[in-house]
Amino acid sequence: MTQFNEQADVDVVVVGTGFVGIYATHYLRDQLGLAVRTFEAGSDVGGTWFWNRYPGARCDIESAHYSYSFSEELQSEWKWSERYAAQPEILAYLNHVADKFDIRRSVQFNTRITSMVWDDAASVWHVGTDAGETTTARFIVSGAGNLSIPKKPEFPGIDNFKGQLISTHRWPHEPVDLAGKRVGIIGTGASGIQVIQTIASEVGHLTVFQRTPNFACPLRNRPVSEAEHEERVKNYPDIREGALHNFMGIVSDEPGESAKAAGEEERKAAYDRMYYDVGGFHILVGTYGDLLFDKESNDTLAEYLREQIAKRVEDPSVAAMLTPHDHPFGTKRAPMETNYFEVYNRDNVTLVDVRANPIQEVTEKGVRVGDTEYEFDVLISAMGFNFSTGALLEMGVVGRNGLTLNEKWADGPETYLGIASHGFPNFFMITGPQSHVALTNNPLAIEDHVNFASETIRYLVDNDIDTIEPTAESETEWVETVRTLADATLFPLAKSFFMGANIPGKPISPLMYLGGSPTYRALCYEIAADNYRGFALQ
Ligand code: N01
Repeated sequence: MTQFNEQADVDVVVVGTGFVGIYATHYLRDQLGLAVRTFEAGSDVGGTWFWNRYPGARCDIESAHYSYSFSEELQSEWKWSERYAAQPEILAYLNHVADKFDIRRSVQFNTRITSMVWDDAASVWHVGTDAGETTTARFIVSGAGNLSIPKKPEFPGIDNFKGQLISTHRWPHEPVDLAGKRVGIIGTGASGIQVIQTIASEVGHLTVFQRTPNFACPLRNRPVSEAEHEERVKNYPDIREGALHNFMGIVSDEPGESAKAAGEEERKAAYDRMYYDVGGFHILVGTYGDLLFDKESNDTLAEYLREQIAKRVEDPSVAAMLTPHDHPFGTKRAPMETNYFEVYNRDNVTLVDVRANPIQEVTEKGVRVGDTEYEFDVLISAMGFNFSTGALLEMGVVGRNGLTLNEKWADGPETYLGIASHGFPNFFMITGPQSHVALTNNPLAIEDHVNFASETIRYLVDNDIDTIEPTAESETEWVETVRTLADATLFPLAKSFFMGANIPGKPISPLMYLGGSPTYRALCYEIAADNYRGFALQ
């Protein structure tokens, strides 16, 4: 392994060993021959899939797509057992990848990065860890995670609770015995819904605290047969090619142009097919192209989904509580479910609306809402994450002239292409804020960014260039582009983590590029080919 900057301990520090860190470590170390040190806060690889091991955790993007495409050998040797893989299988897959490419020898586990300070004189980053060590590196490639910093259940009295308090994002490694227990859960996003539908039949009583009802859609999971697997392996080149041309990075039907322009019968048939047969996000990407852009069109699907809830939930007053009216479909990330709504037909499940009456406090015994105290043995927090910016802002990043990333982003993130920020040279934020990741099949978006970052580093090395960072002008333009694109959609109509609205005090601004991944990817290639237009290289 060569190391080309004598002033630094290593060429690149990689943050994390989720999908990003594993691939980045492999690419930079094995393809480019650079000296790489990777830091991981957990005790092993896996990132999101290492931490989020709650009951029912599963990916709602098909396993054919939710996997790396960079190695043909890897994709043909790995057999997914289900159409949508569960957490243990995805974790096993990431372990397999780490073994195959001998990733662990470059990783320092159980180590959290606490500071990253740019040294202008030496053109290196000083990376400090909670182990008290400092490493210098010329480049940072961060895969710290978009959904790794949780929203904490900061209710008054939370520390007084005498039962077991568990957060979905740090579910214990040892089994949690919920059988016959009184369990409460706060949050009905993708995580909460997966937990609820999984544990309802096991617990003694389940109380669900719901603030915003969600447009959950059926997943339609099933096993992958041997024949299907073989077919998939044979067709992988086409599958990957198809995903690269899809807005969301999966393969779906070619959508019709406009839902509102379609006849009622045709529309119902399209929605029925996706809801009852196909499942997953196909109801969004494979029906009509204007669902996220035109409120009237969106209403047709929202109304359809409301009708399905009414059909599936027996008690009309409970069905009404579960029915969303305050945001267009898809503008809060739609959870995917399996018999979720039927859970509320069970005698041992109670739904509590905490929109009108918020949770007042957590007591020794449970949760108080209004005059009612709900008593629990176990209380589960599934309250979401500080999406996109959270982890980057917790790493103590200090750029040129002592400017911290937190100061720079005080009014919302400012990036170019969602991968770099002016004043923070040689720092690649893989799938960072204002990139295409939020609405793209993540491994594909991650490969886009790791490829871009690695090839950029290769270019700098080959051309003896010390630093790269976006110009202030290109960054301002990108932030404006992201905002303009978001304003052309329905996303600003919802209070969602996509807009930063789920964390009190977080600036409201679009955290995702909404031009679609094919456009985004083409733009990145074009910019790189045009001598990194919009970046300053020195
Ligand atoms: O988090 P969320 P999540 N009082 O933010 C509620 C990925 N993921 O972990 O909507 C009461 O969606 C909050 O209510 P409201 C995926 O990208 C993927 O479930 O803010 N309730 C909401 O109901 C997903 O989108 C998979 O009004 C409070 C919930 O907590 C992302 O992770 C599986 C509250 C948080 O929902 C995040 O999903 C799971 C309060 N004070 C997750 N504060 C896959 O399948 C918050 N809530 C790949």
